[in-house]
Amino acid sequence: MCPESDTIAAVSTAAGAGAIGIVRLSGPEAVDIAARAFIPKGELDVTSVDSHSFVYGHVVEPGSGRVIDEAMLAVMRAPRSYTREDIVELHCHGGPVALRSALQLVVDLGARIAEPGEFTRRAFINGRLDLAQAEGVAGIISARSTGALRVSVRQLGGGLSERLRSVRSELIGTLAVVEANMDFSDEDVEEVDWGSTRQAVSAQRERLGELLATALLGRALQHGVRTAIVGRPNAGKSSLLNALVMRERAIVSELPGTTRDTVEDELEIGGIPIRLVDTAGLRSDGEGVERLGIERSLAALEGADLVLVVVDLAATARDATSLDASVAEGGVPLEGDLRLILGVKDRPCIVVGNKTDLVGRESSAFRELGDWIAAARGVPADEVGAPFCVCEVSARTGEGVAELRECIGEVVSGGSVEMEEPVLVGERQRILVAEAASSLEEALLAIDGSAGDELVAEDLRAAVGALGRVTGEDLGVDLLDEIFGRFCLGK
Ligand SMILES: Nc1nc2c(ncn2[C@@H]2O[C@H](COP(=O)(O)OP(=O)(O)OP(=O)(O)O)[C@@H](O)[C@H]2O)c(=O)[nH]1
Ligand SMILES: [Mg+2]
Repeated sequence: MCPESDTIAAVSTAAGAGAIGIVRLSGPEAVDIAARAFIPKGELDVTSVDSHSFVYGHVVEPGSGRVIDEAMLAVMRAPRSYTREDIVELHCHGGPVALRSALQLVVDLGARIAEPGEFTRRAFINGRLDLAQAEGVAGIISARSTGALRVSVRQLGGGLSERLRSVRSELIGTLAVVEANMDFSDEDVEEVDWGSTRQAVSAQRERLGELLATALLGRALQHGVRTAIVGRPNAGKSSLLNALVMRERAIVSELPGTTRDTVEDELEIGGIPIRLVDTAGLRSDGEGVERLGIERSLAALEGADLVLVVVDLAATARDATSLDASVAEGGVPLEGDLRLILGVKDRPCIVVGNKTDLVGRESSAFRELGDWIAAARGVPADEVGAPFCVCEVSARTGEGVAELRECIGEVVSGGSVEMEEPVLVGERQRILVAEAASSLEEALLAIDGSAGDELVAEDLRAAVGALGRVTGEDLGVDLLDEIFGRFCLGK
């Protein structure tokens, strides 16, 4: 890929009015164009301004001498710039008209309006960033939570790229041995030691597996975790929403059926954005508006990444079919609640026993609910399937709410994933790493079945190729268009 020959320009700050707005130029003509559009105060010559310095002056139309704005000019000369080309920034006042006029002026003087993401694309083409790092830049810009920001900043710093390159270079080493054996099999080359080759491939497969396990967290960081709060009418779902977001977001009343429509709010737990969706109480005999609400809450359940099932412990006690008794008898406690809990089959689920202030915390059977559900699902407790846990709270007094938060954080982050480690963010990365991992599995099968070096080499090459596409060592132009097209203008 050769360096670009034209000079691009864009307004690099957000649309709308602001204190400062920046018109940015990048390319071989950047300094010359700026020198014609900007008159510095004093005797300075813009073309000989030191790199990384800031100059005060005015943006002026050369023909008419009309002053467009008062501004500061910053010059960053190649290669010490974001794109590794000459970059000039005009820091104008942040009004949309002033910025549009300044941009029009530099375009009239020979710059071309940049495509979305074109500055970062140049940074990639000129070798300043690899593709995963460029995606880190996009992630920083779009981050909606402190966790998303942290992961993206690490990605820009090269954490993920480093990990992927290390796996890739190990695999290239292994591939080289296998290929040497293929090419020179009739000459005096040592036979492949399949035992150690297998071990090497399997070790890299494991490292990719660890990365893949972070994809859920990556998705959560990017899009937020959609969390549905469901349960029977009056269980305290809206009270729980309010307790979690620490404000009176949803209406609470002692009347069953208070919440008719879904109510949403967002909070952050451990740096992960959590989108809470409070729903109408689920019961089968709802009429009219309430029935509609219930249909909506069933839909919220469908689209949820995590489900909180709220159970009213006081009602349990009142019904005198206390969990202790019914669990002891092997009966089915709280028919409705359990049907609901068991209905959330394929998704992480937290059962929240509410109103501990009314019943005390002695209902130990509640804590055994997890085991009971495992038994009902017909699996051992540690294999319930989707992550699953049980919490006791009082939405009224706030008791246990902090623990519930922790529990949500743990379920969402997979418990052990450290955000300081590289995290796969975005479908493109996840699909490619999964592709590489499955090629390595094929390679292991080929080795185990003594399928021959040709087949093993082919699988290893496929894995190396897929990993190369994550960082951009191995890419087509179409893919670049797609990736950088997703950036905002001026980045
Ligand atoms: N004592 C006590 N009362 C609670 C607690 N949580 C909720 N309540 C009360 O239970 C009643 C129902 O609470 P809501 O939060 O409206 O219940 P809901 O599940 O949203 O009810 P619907 O929207 O009707 O389905 C209200 O009177 C609350 O004050 C709690 O932890 N302790
Ligand atoms: Mg409600």
